[in-house]
Amino acid sequence: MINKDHPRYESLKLRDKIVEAYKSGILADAGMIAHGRGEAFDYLIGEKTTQTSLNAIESAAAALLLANNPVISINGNATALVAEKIVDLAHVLNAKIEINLFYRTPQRVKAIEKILKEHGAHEIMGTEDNDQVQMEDISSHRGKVSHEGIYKADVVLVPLEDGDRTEALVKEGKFVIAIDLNPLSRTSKTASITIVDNITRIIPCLISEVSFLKKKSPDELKKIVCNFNNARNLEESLKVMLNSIKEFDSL
Ligand code: PTJ
Repeated sequence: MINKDHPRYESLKLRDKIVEAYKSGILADAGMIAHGRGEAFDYLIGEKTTQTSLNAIESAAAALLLANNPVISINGNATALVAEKIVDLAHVLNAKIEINLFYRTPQRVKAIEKILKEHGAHEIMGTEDNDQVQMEDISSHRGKVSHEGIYKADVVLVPLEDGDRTEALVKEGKFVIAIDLNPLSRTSKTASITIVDNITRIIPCLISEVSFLKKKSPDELKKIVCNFNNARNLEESLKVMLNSIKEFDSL
């Protein structure tokens, strides 16, 4: 039990969730390492949502609202940290949820499906092997996608991803929104929009932004998406990180 007055309470609470998810078979072993890497980058952005991240969230919300067939891809880490919020996001967007794992095992798929259903998810893609199509250029399990889900999607939200699939999805002509605290990763550089922030802060913010932008016309939404430049936004995120190091240097 972590005391609420502990200065690192929020961070320790997330670690607890990660450890619990590992024990219950949701998280891949490597999911713990991935979380640690994320923590380091989160530290550098001050563990808060920056204006740069807000700009990316606004564009991501607009792109998701413009989509004809949006799909939210979910893995072990996303389930461990924000399963309930992902289900809420899928509801406000009328989007599909697809379980897509790098370290795929039938046991992990079942465990993740159970959690999502407990939080109210109706239709979950990627649970049946006979519905899967192999995408070109990816040899890992991530290359297997649901025919009615990611395969047919025009916009795909990919949290905590490895670079291969983002590249392949973009090559297939899909609009890819990545969530990655590391602005230097292949995923971040390849995605159409990358949100450099913690998934735990992003998803609630994305839900609010989608609800707000729902009132806008398609033309206004298109303008928001067109005005976004992923490379420039990544550069801004890196600047935030470098500035926090410089501030420390001048202490
Ligand atoms: O559940 P599986 O089998 O699909 O496996 C998931 C992991 C995350 C293990 C797998 O996709 C993987 O190995 O990913 P990587 O290559 O380690 O990339 C994960 C990225 O997510 C890293 O760049 C981290 O900085 C970033 N990250 C970690 N925690 C968070 C995060 N980004 C946003 N929010 C976080 N909480």
